[in-house]
Amino acid sequence: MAPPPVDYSLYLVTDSTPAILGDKDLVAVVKAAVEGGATIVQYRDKKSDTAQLVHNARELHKVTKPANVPLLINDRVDVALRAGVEGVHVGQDDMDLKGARELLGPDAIIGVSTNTEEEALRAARDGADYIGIGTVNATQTKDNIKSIIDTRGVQRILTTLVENKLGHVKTVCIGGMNAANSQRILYQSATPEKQLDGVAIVSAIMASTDARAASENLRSLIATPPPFAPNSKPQALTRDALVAAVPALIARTAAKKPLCHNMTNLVVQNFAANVALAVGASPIMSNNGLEAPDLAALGGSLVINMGTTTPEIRANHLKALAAYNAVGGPVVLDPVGAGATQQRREGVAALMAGGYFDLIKGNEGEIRTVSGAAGVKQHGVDSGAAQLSDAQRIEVVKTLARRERNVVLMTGSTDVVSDGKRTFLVRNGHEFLGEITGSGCTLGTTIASVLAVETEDKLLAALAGILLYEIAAEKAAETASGPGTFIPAFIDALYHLREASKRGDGAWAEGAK
Ligand code: 3NM
Ligand code: MG
Repeated sequence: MAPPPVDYSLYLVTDSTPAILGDKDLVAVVKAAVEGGATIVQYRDKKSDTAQLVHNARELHKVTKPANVPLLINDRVDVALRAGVEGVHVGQDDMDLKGARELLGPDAIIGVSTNTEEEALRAARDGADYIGIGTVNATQTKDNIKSIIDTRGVQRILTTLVENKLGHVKTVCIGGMNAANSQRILYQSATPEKQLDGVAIVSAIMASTDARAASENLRSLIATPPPFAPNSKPQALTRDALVAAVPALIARTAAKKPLCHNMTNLVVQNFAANVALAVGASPIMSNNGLEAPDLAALGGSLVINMGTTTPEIRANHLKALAAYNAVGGPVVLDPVGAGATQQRREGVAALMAGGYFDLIKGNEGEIRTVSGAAGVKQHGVDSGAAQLSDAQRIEVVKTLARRERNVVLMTGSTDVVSDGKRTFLVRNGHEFLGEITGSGCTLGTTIASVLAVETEDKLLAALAGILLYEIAAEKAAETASGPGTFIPAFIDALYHLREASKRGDGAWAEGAK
């Protein structure tokens, strides 16, 4: 008879070092974690001698076995055999999988640590029951970390397994996983074909003062999608359906007057606040991350604009990002000048590792930098000349949106916007937008205002914001004599289109190109 299926969802890896276990009792902590919902346990102890390892394994087994929770031993096949536990976990430098299988037999659970697609493929082909994928986030718990792979590295490994018909092999991720990031990492690493089966955790349980409560909390988080995930699958969207839906959505935005929280640069504070008002939102320009939880509770959206960046500002951005993610409040990233300096490249990396952005908007250089293209040179924050063809721009945008599981907008004379499945090109706008400061930043504000109201179909929200913004620019340019008079005319035009939408006059949206 085949052994019962293993539940990998909350995988506890123990640690007996004082830095993590403190003066707590190992067996008591594991017992509490199992009571709280840990579904599988790995005894990992790099210091104790063999007799102590066997003794501890037996004591742990007395706790796990009655709960039907499998117990695995890290690295030491001999200890697993002697203690009679359910299996082992081996690293790349430990006994090879085939050797472990020969000794332990076909029913033992054997897992392998993997950091790359090659390692994952080899382990899966050699018959691993599961692979541990890491290191996902920076962590103090392990000293010989190979490389931090983020959700994108996990996603690449899942994709490779499916492409090689090894999608049945179970997977957990490891490294810095905790209650604040597990939902996001499970969500963002998933592909349409395969998602992680669980999360492997050391310190978030072993170092906690209440392992039972920590495990209960983690278990319930892992079982539910993150607050920012849409509840339904996106609908097909034709141009006609879009044009019909946009004015109603703008009217809904104005009726709700959502809070639009902008953490933005020194240059555009005032202009962005006026644009938010003109589209019917309620702006707050706060760069203080400490008040973000209170603001996030008000049900609005957040724009994180990197236009002015310092390490202190970045810390505030990360606090606010976490606060909005925790309640599912939409967050727009505007990676201004992302490729221009080392500080900005690091800033983008830290923000992307620190939370979920419902939408990322930027010009070609910025979006290419976010997507990881090497050697993108930006001269300051301006877009510069387009280097990619439309087909290439579409590919970059779609790929990034699929990777991040969000909406990506690449601005330009043709805007490309995609959620990875549905992609639109928008050719509205006016050259005066390129002659004033803050036009890119305030497009972010406009989209965020609509996203605060339409959290289900985020691509539709983005398109509504883009069309409102760019058709208003066309109307303003009809009366403006140059960039100076364009600015007030543009605020007026946004206001008039919003008011027309409230009256049910959606004719303006037929100007969509
Ligand atoms: N293996 P924490 S990272 C044991 O990348 C282990 O293979 C890793 O500890 C790998 O949950 C790691 O405290 C430590 O970050 C994970
Ligand atoms: Mg090892």
